[in-house]
Amino acid sequence: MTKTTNKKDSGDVEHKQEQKVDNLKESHKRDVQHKKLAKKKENEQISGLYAELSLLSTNDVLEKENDEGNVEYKWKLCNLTEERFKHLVTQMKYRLSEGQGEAIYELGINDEGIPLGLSEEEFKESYENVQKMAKLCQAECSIICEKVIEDKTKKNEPVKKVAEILVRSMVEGDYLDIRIAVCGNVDSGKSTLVGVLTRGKLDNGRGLARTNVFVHKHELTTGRTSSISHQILGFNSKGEIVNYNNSIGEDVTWKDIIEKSSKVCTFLDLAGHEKYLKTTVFGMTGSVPDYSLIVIGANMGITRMTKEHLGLSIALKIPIIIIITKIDICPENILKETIDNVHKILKLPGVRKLPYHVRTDDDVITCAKNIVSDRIAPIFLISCVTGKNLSHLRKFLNLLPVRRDWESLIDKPAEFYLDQTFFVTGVGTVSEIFLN
Ligand SMILES: Nc1nc2c(ncn2[C@@H]2O[C@H](COP(=O)(O)OP(=O)(O)OP(=O)(O)O)[C@@H](O)[C@H]2O)c(=O)[nH]1
Ligand SMILES: [Mg+2]
Repeated sequence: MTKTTNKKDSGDVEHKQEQKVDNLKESHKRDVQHKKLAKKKENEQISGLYAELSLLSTNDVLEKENDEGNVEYKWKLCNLTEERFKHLVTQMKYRLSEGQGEAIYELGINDEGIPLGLSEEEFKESYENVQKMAKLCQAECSIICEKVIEDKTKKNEPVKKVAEILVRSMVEGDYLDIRIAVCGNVDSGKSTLVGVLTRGKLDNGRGLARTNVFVHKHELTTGRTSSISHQILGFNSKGEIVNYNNSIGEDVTWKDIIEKSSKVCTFLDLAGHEKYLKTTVFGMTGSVPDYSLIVIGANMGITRMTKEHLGLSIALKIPIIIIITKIDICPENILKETIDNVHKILKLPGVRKLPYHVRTDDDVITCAKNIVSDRIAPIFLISCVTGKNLSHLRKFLNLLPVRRDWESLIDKPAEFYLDQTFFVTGVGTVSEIFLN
């Protein structure tokens, strides 16, 4: 009797164990399915984002031309009558006003966004006409991208090309102002990047470039930023940097930069150390930046402070640009890990940005055109010591669009932010105020 009960008991235990295993298998299966579904959803979201970005399509067919905004498609501008030319000038003025002094002309592309292309002669005449139109609008043009259209079915036909042209106003004493907050972990290379961009001289990896941007003496000795340093980078109407044009090798003054520039990027070099977080938060809120450069040391990766600064930018709805720096001293496997982690954090539900690795000039243009939508997060991999990929970053800064429509704010109530105060001997207290 005891034996039979024991047998029954062991049978029950076995049955229970089998059930447990089955349950475990079932829950594992559910987990896998759930993960697959989440991955599928994430992929759909990302591909949805890709579809929204006009230039990212593989066949290079653009979205249909928009009547609003600062982008104009023009297939051919040849044999223009006087009346048509006048109309084109008025249209350019409108596009320039839409971009607050900047417009982009897509030559060789029809209104539907199809790249029909132009022969060499047609392109020459069309570009000359754009230049003439720009002159009448007090603007200047520069070609930012040229491409040859390949049609494999027509082998013997002469090559056709399309081009992207930047038209920028050059009204004396007037310039486009873009404010960029530079944030990221302590020692990630923020001040160095600002120093290299604004002075045009590379760093030595031991703190040379940052000495140009420090405000206080103690920052020079510790190498640590503790305040908000303002530095400017000026571009003329042709898109050339005016900061470096000094034949004597001396630093160009702010007055010179402002006088020669059509567009000025003001960098707010913020502090990365946790103990200065309050100052950094003040910099990001009080200075009302248009964009946020999040600097990440390639070998350091994403840290708590990086997440704080990223979260702050997202909460303030400031479009972000990721800079992974110090790639010259980072082993390949660590760099890959950092890039993977950046991609992961950007795709998180609360962030939901499309990571876009900038490798070519085309990527630069795509990112610059789409950054205002705040859906894309360009990623630049740079070195301030070797200068690798800095040219892409400079080109991107030149093309960064103005985010704020100041004209529309004219009738709205004004807000003042007290940025800084100085005491000038013999003059008294001087304050820097930002009017929003
Ligand atoms: N090898 C190498 N070193 C770099 C690069 N960029 C910066 N550094 C070095 O990294 C160190 C830290 O740079 P900083 O510019 O002071 O860093 P930071 O982010 O401004 O630091 P905090 O202001 O304290 O938050 C300096 O010694 C720089 O020379 C780079 O691209 N390559
Ligand atoms: Mg610094």
